[in-house]
Amino acid sequence: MSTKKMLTIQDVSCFGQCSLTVALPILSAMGIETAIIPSAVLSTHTGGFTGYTFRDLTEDLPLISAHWKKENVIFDALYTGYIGSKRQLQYIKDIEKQNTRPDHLFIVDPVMADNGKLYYGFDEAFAAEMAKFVKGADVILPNLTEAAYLLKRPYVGEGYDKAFVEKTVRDLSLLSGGDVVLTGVSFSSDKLGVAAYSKAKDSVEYCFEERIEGNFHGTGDVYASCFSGALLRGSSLEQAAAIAVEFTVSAIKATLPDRREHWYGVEFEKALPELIRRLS
Ligand code: PXL
Repeated sequence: MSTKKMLTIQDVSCFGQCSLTVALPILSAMGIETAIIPSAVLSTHTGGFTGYTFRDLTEDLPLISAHWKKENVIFDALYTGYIGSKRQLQYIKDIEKQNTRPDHLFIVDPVMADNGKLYYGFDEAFAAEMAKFVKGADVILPNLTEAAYLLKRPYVGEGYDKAFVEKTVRDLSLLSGGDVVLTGVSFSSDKLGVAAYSKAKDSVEYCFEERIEGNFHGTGDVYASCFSGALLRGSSLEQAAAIAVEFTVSAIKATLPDRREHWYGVEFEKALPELIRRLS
């Protein structure tokens, strides 16, 4: 069987360990042939640096897609992360039609917000477009803040219960039409993880690991990349959700000794050998 091909569209944050600089190495290590379209090029990510550059690549998207169509470049899966502009969302729908197999996997990480707030550069209008964009996705991977924006509901960051989480994932599934992995879910101070909702089974499965105090930038991208790789390799939704939780926690733990100087991301490289061993 030939190697599965995934296209991932997200930004290049040249320094800072998020988006494509984590997706590419993780997916490659998982044995996925990975092609990229950078949605934008930034000198760093926007979470803690100031004065970063931002080059929007919106108009390159249709050109790359048209060239690939001529060259018969076709992908088994499309995974999207941080998107640089509203117009890109329409272009990506065109790419999905033009450059993927009919039975492709479409995974959307609706990157736009965390901890109750939109990231710098995003607004309510983008969130409304993202809520339309997720329709047709096989799996979406919002955190609790992104879920609130997608559903146009107030953000609830703590004190929620299982009934709240299970209504949220079911409502998100009604919006997207597919499966949902809600990240950053916690019912107790010592555990943190995800709720994976399978539409076919109408069931919610939780994957928790020990909570490590602090905010770790880029872990959403580490999680979504590992999840996408595992799903494309043939893991079930629940298995992929669990593999990605374990990998993300290993990456966070590997960073702890260097936390002060490595505040901008996690040292996921140190967790890759264990991931590869687990997959083989
Ligand atoms: O990790 C999400 C992300 C991706 N890309 C850029 C970001 C962020 C989050 O802040 O700033 C540029």
